[in-house]
Amino acid sequence: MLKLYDSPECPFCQKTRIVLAEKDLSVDIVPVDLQAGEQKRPEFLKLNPFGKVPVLIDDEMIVYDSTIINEYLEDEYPHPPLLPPDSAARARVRTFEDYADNAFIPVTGIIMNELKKPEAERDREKLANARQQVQRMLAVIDGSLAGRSWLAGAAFSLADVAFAPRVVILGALGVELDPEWKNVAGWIQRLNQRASIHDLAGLEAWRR
Ligand SMILES: N[C@@H](CCC(=O)N[C@@H](CS)C(=O)NCC(=O)O)C(=O)O
Repeated sequence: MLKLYDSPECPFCQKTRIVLAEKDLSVDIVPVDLQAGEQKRPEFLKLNPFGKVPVLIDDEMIVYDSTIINEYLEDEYPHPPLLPPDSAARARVRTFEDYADNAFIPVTGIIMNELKKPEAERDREKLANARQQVQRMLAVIDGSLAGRSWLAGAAFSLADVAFAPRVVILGALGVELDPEWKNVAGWIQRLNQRASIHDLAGLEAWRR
């Protein structure tokens, strides 16, 4: 039985839950209260010395970091595949996942943190800058999607998974889509049609 140490709103936990759902794997979810600091308790640090969720337990195996967990799930449970067969396309997937983890998710996180504050306390300049940065990234993604249904090509992959948790709530984040980004608009629609993303827990407050 798989066990996932999880926090519902964490986009990295959401990445892993999308993969578990895509592969139709049952998982025992163990909620970790980040506000209460449960991730820094000695018993949790034995699982992940960095004190972060998600952590996956597969029998005796402990895996942490969403990217490594998702690759582990792909290796261990290869069907349906979420990585393309050839190395060039796999490198493309990993590059996009890295872009999502280190650029897209952090900037959308800035917007979410500001929006959680009462309106009068929000840093308007920070919010506007972050929204602009997201728009610049979306323009790049729109170009990358030209002639493709998904970031890696014809098949949904770990690259799409990495962006999904934040891309499907852009409306609630106040990020406007340029009407010229037809590829991005179609991609978001296709993402939302997948049950793994449509039913993803932790996004309720941001769904429109
Ligand atoms: N690179 C890690 C990042 C995980 C991460 O940042 N998790 C956050 C929640 S979204 C966390 O556990 N933060 C708690 C802390 O840093 O104390 C991954 O992909 O799994």
